[in-house]
Amino acid sequence: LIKACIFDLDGVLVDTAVYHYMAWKRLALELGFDFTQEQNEGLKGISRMQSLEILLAEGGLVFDEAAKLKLADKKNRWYCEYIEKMTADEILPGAASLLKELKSNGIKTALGSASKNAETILRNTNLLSQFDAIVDGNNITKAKPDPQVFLLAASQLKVKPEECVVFEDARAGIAAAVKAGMHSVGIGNPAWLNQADIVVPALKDISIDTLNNLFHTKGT
Ligand code: G16
Ligand code: MG
Repeated sequence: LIKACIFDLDGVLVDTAVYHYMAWKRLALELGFDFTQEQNEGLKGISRMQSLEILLAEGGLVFDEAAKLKLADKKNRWYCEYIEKMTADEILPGAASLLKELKSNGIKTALGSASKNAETILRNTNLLSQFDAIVDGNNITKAKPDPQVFLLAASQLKVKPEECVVFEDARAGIAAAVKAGMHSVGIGNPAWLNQADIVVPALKDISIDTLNNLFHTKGT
C-alpha cells in the first residue's frame, strides 16, 4: 500500500539544470576552457563538489582542496543569483497538480534532493507548502545512488520504504530508490532509467489513478 511520494527536485519538479549549466559554464570559461551542454548532462543529480571534480577533470586542471572550495563557492553564488529570479511559471508540467491531487487523497509528500539550495527554489516557485517533509543536500552525508536521502524522507514521514514511490530523472536517483526498497517512477528516457518500475516523459503523464493501478495506493 502506497502512503507517500518522494520527489527529486531538479529535472522532476523544476528545470534548474539550465541554471547549474550557466554557472558551471561561466566557471569553466573563467578557468580557460569550454563546457558543453552535453558534458553538463553528467552533472545531473550529482553533488556540488562531485560536479566540480568532473568539470575540472574535463578541463584537465588540478587544484588543492582550499582552492576547490573557493571555486565551488563562486559557482554557487552565480547559481543563487539565477535561481533568485525563479517563479512558479518554471514548475514543470503536471507537478503542481499532482502534488495537490496527492494531498487531497491523503498521500504524504516529501522532497528528496541533492541540492543545498532546495528550499530557496521551492519558496520562489511557491511549492514549499506542498511538502510534509523536505530532505536535501543540507541533511545528508551520502549522495545518490546511496539511499540515505530517501530513507531519511520516509522516516520523517513515518512511513516504511515499501510504502513510498520515488520520482526521479537521474540514473543515480533511481538506483538510490531501488536500494532504499522503494517503488520508483523514472522521468525521462526509458533506456537510461531502466531500473525504474515505470518511466514516463513528465509528471503530467502521472495521475493518482496511474499510481493506484501500478502500486495500489488504495487498500484492497
Ligand atoms: C541537484 C542537481 C545537481 C546539483 C545538485 C547539488 O540535484 O541535479 O546538478 O549538482 O542538486 O545542487 P547545489 O549545488 O544547489 O547544492 P537533484 O537531486 O535535485 O536532482
Ligand atoms: Mg534530478
